[in-house]
Amino acid sequence: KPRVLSGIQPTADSFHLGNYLGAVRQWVALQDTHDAFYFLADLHAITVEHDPKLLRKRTRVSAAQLLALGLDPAKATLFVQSQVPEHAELGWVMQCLTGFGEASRMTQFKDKSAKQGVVSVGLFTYPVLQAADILLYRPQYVPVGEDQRQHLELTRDLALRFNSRFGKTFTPPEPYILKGTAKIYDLQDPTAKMSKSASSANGIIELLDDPKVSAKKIRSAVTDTGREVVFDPETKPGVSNLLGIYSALTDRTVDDLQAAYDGKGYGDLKKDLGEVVAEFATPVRDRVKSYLDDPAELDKVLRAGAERAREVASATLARVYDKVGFLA
Ligand code: AQP
Repeated sequence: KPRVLSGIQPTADSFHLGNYLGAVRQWVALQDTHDAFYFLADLHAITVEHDPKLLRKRTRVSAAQLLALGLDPAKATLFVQSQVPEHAELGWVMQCLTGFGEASRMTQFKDKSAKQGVVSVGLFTYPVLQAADILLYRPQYVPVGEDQRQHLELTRDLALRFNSRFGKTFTPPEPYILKGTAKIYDLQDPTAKMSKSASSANGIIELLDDPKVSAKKIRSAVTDTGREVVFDPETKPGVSNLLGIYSALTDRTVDDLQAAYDGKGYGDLKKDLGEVVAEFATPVRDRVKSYLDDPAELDKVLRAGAERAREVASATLARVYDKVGFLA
């Protein structure tokens, strides 16, 4: 089976619809056909100021959400990044291969650092650690949202650079980015991606929000001039985003939805989408609650995942250490 790997940061009390539709949904689908590794990126979570208690809580909530969304630890290896020390170790080697200018060109760093009071070196080298996260498992594909494309490009460059300096070790992984859900937009600013660190919580649909709150956010989503429900991201980014989310959650095509809303207005579309989101999120919330009722069991699943992940990670790291000239 071809291998896939991806990660998500435990930096919020809930995943948002962008995380789910852009990434996690593909993770669940791929676990049946691929040798899948998925992790909670807690090392990345401390690149910005954080509360230790909250991080621990969010790591468990994130794991519970992945399980509630359909990730099956019998099929996929689910683990916490900090429980596999090889991530940080390969991260160092990758830092020593990365040019300062090269790292400076990462647009996500520019965006994120602009929002921070104090900018850590860890935030700067984040994409380099991410390259190590990926290369440790030598996956063929990395299922992510569009915002990760540039980081994937860096990962590929570092893989090739390592090979040319030290001999063939890595195959550059391919991004696995689905058209249609690669970028879900903020409800209040439909030209920006839906993001945990958005300026307004009203722009984000959180999976664990009360469905009534989500429905209200959808009702007050920024829509466009005109009245027709038409998919046209250029001139109608707000409506197009709602149609994209609707289509993804119901598996109805955008064309089908356009036809169904012909002659109706934005209000109808928003009301129905509120119901679609509630129908999707309600059972997920219930399952998350029941996983969180037994944190000891959750921790056990994650520990077992980390053990499996280490088998692969330690073999790769041993090869890398040998190639760069460290003593065995
Ligand atoms: N809006 C989005 N549309 C599609 N995919 C998205 N992803 C994130 N936002 C969208 C994908 O979710 C996965 C996990 O990403 P992450 O843990 O790096 O989350 P993030 O980037 O921290 O999420 P945010 O909300 O964007 O947080 P901030 O504001 O902190 O940057 C990734 O595969 C990502 O592509």
